[in-house]
This record gives sequence, structure tokens and C-alpha cells, in this order.
Amino acid sequence: LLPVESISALSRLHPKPAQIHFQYGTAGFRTIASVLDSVLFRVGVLAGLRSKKLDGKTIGVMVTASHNPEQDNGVKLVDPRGEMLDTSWEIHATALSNAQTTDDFIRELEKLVQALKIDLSKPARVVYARDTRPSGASLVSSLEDGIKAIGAEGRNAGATRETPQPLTIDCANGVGAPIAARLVEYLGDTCLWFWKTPLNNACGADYVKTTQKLPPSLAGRLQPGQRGCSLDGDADRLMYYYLDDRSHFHMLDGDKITALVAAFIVELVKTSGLDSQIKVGVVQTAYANGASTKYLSERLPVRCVSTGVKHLHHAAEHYNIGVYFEANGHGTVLFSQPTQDILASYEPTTPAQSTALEHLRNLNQLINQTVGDALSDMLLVEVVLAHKAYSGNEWDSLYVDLPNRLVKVVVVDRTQFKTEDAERQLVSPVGLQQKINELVRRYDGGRSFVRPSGTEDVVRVYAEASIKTQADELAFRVAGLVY
Ligand code: NG1
Ligand code: ZN
Repeated sequence: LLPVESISALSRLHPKPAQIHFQYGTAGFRTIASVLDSVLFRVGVLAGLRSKKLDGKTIGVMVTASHNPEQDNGVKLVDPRGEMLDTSWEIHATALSNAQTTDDFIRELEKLVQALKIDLSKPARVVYARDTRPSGASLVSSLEDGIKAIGAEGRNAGATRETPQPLTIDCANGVGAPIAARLVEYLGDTCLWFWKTPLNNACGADYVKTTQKLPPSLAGRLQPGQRGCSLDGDADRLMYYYLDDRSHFHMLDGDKITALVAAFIVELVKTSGLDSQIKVGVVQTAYANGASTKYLSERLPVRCVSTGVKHLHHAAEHYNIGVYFEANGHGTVLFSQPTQDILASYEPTTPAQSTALEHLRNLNQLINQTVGDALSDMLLVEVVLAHKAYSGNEWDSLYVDLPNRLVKVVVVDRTQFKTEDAERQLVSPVGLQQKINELVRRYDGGRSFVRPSGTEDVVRVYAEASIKTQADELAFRVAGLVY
């Protein structure tokens, strides 16, 4: 019942070097990488047998030599609940790895199957990964041969880092376009550049945010799974988006950028061992999606301020590292001067701390802390996505946006509308806020506020609810109260 033919054929591609004795110990097999080829193949077969023995439960295989020098490598097996391989199987691993010829190997396997009464008709599943050693890729392919030889189902959980999909940049044909063109020369195939439409016409960050649609000129260019971004004409706003497998459009706005970047920085500060000295905080406005506020508040301090970059920027200066993006894509990250001094002088004590510190120092260089540089923001997003190996979909899944609706109402005199509490409460016209509150209470997950625009002669009404039709309805009913 053992698939002798497939094992023999593949085993001959991975002969055991003569005069070497292998030993499966606490660290699994670990030695100079150049002699490990046959071991990896045989571990693949063994992992399949172990999975069959455990009724098809998944066995893990990790290809690494941990802190050893780069020219070493190794492999260890992990049992289904993440624990070390059962010690009684270490002997089997050692015996299989030392069989000199393919025939010896087959004989050892038959002995093992019989002695342990392994039911070969059971399914087998193996999940594997490797570290960054140069020898890793070829050792993993030997392992895959072993997994294939025994007929197990293998899943690569991180043996190779996939090259990120190229980014499509829409600069709304504005001032970002010639700069993006120069950037593309440096970045080569990793980003595509595009500026074929008239300035701000059915393209750009504002078009994306207000219509929640892909700029028509990108239709057909952006492939399913790919991400793109739009800057506005003066290149101070940034909107991301991607098409899912079914070509559905998903927008990743300033709130999503905040969540991505803030979570990444918090993680680096913690890993670097600086979390008692460097406090990271977020600034938002009332237009931030409620789901983003919830996601962020569970992780770090969040402040809400009045609309407009000057308010956000000022509040962000009160944190050691302050992250702020308006939902519409204006924003940046600020590192206070004392924080920059700490980053410059801090002496890490472990390799992990040292790597995280280096990332923080580099971020401080990368980010244009003078607000209004959407290309710098874009590079920041790209860096985080690459580090986290996130696709658009994984980024989007950090939290799920609450359905929302923004409407403009033309009124006779917008100066009648006065607010407090970071524009979330109307104090004038008197009595209007109570009416809004009464309406909001009737909607599941309802939230709504009204404020006069600072840039247009209108009053803006924002509403959120747990379902889209309700958010729309709430917005229009509040608009009805304002009008
Ligand atoms: P007003 O018009 O005050 O809502 C708009 C944006 C702000 C900010 C400013 C400045 C919304 C709801 N409002 O302000 O976020 O970007 O323009 O450009 O997006
Ligand atoms: Zn702008």
C-alpha cells in the first residue's frame, strides 16, 4: 500500500551523502545546509506518515536553523496543536534520514508503517514554511517532493514572499503626475503610472471618495486583486482601493490608512522595547468611520477634533508619535523631537529590538512630516503593506466600515449653524440637536451630526447606521430637519 514507485522515483533525486550521520534532536535536524537535501525529502515523507497516523490532522514542518550562521539550515516537525514532535518519533526521523540508499529508505518506511500500524488510506496534511536563508528555497522544494511522494496535501505557509502586485497610481493629472513619473523610473515594474485624463475630471482622490467608485479611466487597467491609489490635483490627498477576485471595487480611505499605519507603528514601538517611553496616538474628526474609531480605540489613544488639517496636526503634536488622516485622505504622521532623539540614541539589546528600531528610524525619514505630501503617504502605505505582506483585501479586513452617507444641504444662512464638542453637537439653531438625537436613537448603530462647511456655502449632514439603507434614510431625514 506504500506508494513505493513514486517514493523511489523521487527519492533518487535526493540521494543521501555518504559518511554523514544525521540526528533528530531538540532542534530537529540542524547542520550545514549543503548536506540537508535528502533529509528534507525524507522529512516530507515522514510528515505525511505522521499526519496519517493522527487521522489526517495537520503536521507542521519548519525549515530554519534559528540563530545559527547563514550557511546552516535545519528542519523540525511540529505536531497538530503546535507542540514539538512527539519524542518517540525522533528515533524514526533519525532512522529514516540515515538509510543509505533509496532501497534502504523504502525498507525503513515499511518497517515503520508496520510497527506503528499506520493506516495508509488515511488522508495526510502538511503545512510548511521557511526562514530567509539563501538555502531555504531549494530545501523547501526537496521537502515538497517528499510530501508529494507520500501523497500528502501540502500547503506553503510562508516559504516564499510573493512579489507584491504592481500599484496603479492616478494623479488626477495634477502636480503629482510628473513626480510620480520620476518615481516610476526608480521603482520599475512595481508601479504603473497613469495620467491620461483632464485635471480632476472623473479621477483623483475626491472623485473616489465621493462616488466610492473606480475612476472610469482605470477600468480594465486595474486587474482583479490589484490595488491602486488616487491623489487629488494638488497631491495632498490619498485614496487607496482594490478590485477583489470578482472585480468588485473596495475603497481604502484615510481611516483605513490610519488603522494600517498606526497599528504598524504601535507594533514596532512595542517590539523595539520603547513602549514605556514612546506613546503613539491617533487624531480623527467626526467624519471618521465609527468602525475605525472602535478598532483604533482598542489599541491606542484616539482624539476627535474639528474638521481641517490644522486642527488634526495641532492635536497630533501632543503625542510622541501622532498619526492622523482625515477620512478624505489628508494627513501624515508626526514624530516629536524628543521621540526622534530617543530613536537616535536608543541602544537595543536583542536582534528583534534592533530591527524594529531601524524600521522606526527609517519611517521617520520616509514620512514627510509637513502635511500635504500624498506621494510620501503613498510610499508609507506601500512600505507597511510590503512588511505585513498584506494584499488590499487583508488590509481592508482590519475592520469593516459602517455604512454611511454624507449629504450637502443648501440653506439660507449657514452661519446660523454653530457646533461644539469637535463639531459633533449643534448648539444653534436651538433645539435642532435634540431632534437629531431623537431620530438617531431609532436607528441601529445610528450616528449623525450636522456642521456648516468651511469651504462651501452648504451645511453637511453625516450619518452612519449598521445597514446601508438605514444610513441613507437617517442622512436624508436629518437633512430634512436642517432644511
Ligand atoms: P468642509 O468644507 O469644511 O467640510 C472640507 C473637508 C475637510 C477638509 C477641508 C479642507 C469633508 C467632509 N470636509 O471641509 O475634511 O479636507 O475641506 O480641504 O471632507
Ligand atoms: Zn488637495
